[in-house]
Amino acid sequence: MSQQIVISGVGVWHPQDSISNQELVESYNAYCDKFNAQHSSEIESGEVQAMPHSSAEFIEKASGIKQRYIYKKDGALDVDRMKPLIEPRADEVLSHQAEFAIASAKIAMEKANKKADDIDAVIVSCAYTQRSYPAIAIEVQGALGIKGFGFDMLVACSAATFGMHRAFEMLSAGSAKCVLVINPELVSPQVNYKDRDSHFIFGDVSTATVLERAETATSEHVYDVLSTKAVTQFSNNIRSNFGYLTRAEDVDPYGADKLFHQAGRKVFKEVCPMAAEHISEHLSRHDIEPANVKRWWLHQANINMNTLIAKRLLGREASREEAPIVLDEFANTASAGSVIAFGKYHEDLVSGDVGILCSFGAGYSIGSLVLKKR
Ligand code: CO8
Repeated sequence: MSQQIVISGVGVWHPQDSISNQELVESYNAYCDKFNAQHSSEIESGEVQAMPHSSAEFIEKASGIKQRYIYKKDGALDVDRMKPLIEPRADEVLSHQAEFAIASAKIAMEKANKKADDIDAVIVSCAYTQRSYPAIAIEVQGALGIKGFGFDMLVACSAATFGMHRAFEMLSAGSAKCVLVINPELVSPQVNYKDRDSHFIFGDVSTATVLERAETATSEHVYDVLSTKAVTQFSNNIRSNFGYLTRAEDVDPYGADKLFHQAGRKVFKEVCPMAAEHISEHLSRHDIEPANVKRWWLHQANINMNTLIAKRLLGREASREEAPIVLDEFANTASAGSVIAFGKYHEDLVSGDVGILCSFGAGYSIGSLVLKKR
């Protein structure tokens, strides 16, 4: 019996609402002006620092981001609120994040030619889950009518690749026969829209993949997973302190340090060489030269990072066809970026073509899969 594990379907779903850089900057700058006017005397005496304006030109140049999708636009641009307005739901109603997850799961299942009965494990893997328990994966499993088991896992930027790694191992071990890995990156509630350094970075999206053994795969575009590789190294340079302990700590549970924050420049400098080395080692395991990689489905945090990493590996700039960019439309979508790139740009490859799917970021964490089209 063949033990080859494959990806047989991928789904990408995004909400309808979007925010352009211009809209985002207008709202942020209006918030700034209001803050500065309200604190004019403290600013004059030096007790409080004036908030500087943001700029749409800076955002596009520094990151490559032009817009982002957002689950609920209402509230996020309101200078008196500066966070999305999401209505609470009763326990009996499907949760926001499960709804998000299901939208992409259905697409991936359809692409993979799978019904609920064919699947026996669900992994929801993302940067945040909206509650601790019951697991979002189990709610999704129940709503889709999937038997077997499900669990959630959190690995920030590498949640999607690490989730696929777990699926690969479960399938190799025989503890599951078909695994649905979902990345419902509903991150906008954790974005600090009052922070100039990070207000532009993130967007909401959900991605999903179906992994199974080659012998059961029937879809049109099937990719052998040649191997997986993961590495983590602790860093405080990307952090969110939001968590259940804040209730007992007598601190503001929604303070700035509880939301996403980072030392972006340090991240850029430290993660790029780590990611390039990781990819190079992973490819060399299969005696594959970077020049022979047909497609680079890279993490989508910053266009300049991707350019640099591809240049280190190829010795020249990669074309958009070789290393697709989706962050101009989607922004950074935490762990989902490389899966969006894969979802949108994999059907044109031909049998025998090799590609690498790689995430990098918070943790630090780097995860990759070397894929070969069947
Ligand atoms: N508008 C205008 N000017 C600005 C702005 C702004 N919005 N922001 C900063 N500036 C100014 C700065 O003040 C600075 O001015 P000066 O030179 O006078 O000091 C100048 O612009 C340059 O600032 P930076 O050096 O900070 O700018 P960079 O060129 O480094 O660009 C980036 C900033 C875009 C953040 C860049 O550093 C970057 O992308 N770094 C990599 C970050 C990264 O990959 N992070 C990983 C993110 S984590 C993740 O992917 C998942 C986490 C979990 C999900 C969380 C969801 C909420």
